[in-house]
Amino acid sequence: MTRLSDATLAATPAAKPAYDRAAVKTGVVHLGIGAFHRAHQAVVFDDALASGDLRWGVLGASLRSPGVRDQLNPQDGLYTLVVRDGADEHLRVIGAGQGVLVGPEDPAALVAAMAHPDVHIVTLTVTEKGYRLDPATGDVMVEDPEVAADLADISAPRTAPGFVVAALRARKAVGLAPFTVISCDNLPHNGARIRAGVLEMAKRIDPELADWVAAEGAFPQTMIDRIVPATIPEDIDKLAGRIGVRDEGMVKAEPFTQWVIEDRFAGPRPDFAALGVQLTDAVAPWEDAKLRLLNGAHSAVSYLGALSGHEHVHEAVANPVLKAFVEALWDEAETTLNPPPGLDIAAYREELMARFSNSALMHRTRQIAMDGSQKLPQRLLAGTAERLAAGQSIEALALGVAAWMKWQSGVTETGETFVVDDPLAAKTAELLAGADTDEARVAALLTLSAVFPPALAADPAFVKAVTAAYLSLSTHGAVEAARLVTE
Ligand code: CS2
Repeated sequence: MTRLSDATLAATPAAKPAYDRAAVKTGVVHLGIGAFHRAHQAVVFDDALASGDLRWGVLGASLRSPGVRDQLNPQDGLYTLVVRDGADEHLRVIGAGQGVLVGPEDPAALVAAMAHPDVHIVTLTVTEKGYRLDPATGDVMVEDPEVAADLADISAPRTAPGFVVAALRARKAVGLAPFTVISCDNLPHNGARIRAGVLEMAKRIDPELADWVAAEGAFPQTMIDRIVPATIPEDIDKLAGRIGVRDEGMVKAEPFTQWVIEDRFAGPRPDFAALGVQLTDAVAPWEDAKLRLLNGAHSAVSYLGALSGHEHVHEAVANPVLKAFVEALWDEAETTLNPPPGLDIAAYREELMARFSNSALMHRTRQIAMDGSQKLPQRLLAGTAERLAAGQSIEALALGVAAWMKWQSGVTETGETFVVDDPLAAKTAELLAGADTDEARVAALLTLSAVFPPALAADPAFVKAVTAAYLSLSTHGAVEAARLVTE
């Protein structure tokens, strides 16, 4: 079947770019062009283009495999955003994409593209682990072989911070201003973290470069939110049936979308406020609310749900016990928040539950379960530590943490084995193999200082609560353990 492209665009019944694509300049380079970027930031840049500001085309880059390049380049960068809400489906072709480069195939070409004078913004969605920062301390992992390779030869970078450093160095060399770096991953203080990582790498390569980036660069903090489950082959087949051409680059998402950006830029930017993006001086309260309520519940209910055979999030929250557990988790997490003006926590919780219940998304609990070692600190552990410091109970949070620990064993409650998809999987497997009781398993996993801050791991109230939760999971299974927490 013919592919979606500029030539076949007229055939699709979807909403289409209503601007002259040929006149668009590349003002943005995006590192890590997965589904989330295509359903979130790219839509905002597409709106900017549609408003008549043609500076904001997006060159995508994959830092690992050519998969997305092979989806999008044969389609002239076009793809369909399928917004699903229950039985409703809205189709829109996004035209902001200016093609995709594959970093490992030609790192110098990507650095040159980032150093182009028209580029003013570099956005990133490289997942938590892509920053090469220690999740607990936030320091660049200089012992990581790819970071070490970048430090030894920055002319052919391999890591996301390495590409940013190399491109900023190239811009400085020709007298260009730095671009603004916007991390769009669910990391706490994402802007400050990538800034620290980039400065640390730059300092080791050229201290003057580090000083220049520190003085002239901008790394605004952001909170980004939209549920974008991975596309599956059936989604592509179904869309082809509807639009008459094949779109290998399609993405599916919920209607909700939110982007809060710290108002700090190194140069030009689209009129974000006019495009529905919230600009503020204080992103942290938005970020904490989102990470601890949405993502905290997502992770906890995914481990409990996946262990007990709930394949999708909407199925997990359709189970009244797991739904009540999510509410109990929120009761605990919300006391640690300092809600930003304009955020009504009760209404937000209600909206989140409705979003989790969207049955058209088919969001797999196993997708969310991935990379838990990178997610736990900001989603569950930060709030836990604050509640313990305030002398408050942590039963629901502890069950979320214990469910992550159970997941590391690679076997569900029905005995199905699976491969733990986590950068620390080999380490957790080794720790578990050396322990022969549940108490010892918990104690072993708590020694992972990249996940558990040592002070928390040594807190007897924390150890006690997580151990009790883990034992409850072993004895009763995930759903009953959740019920006991909500009693
Ligand atoms: C999810 C997030 O996969 C996950 O870990 O919790 O991707 C979540 O869907 C987004 O952060 C929603 O904005």
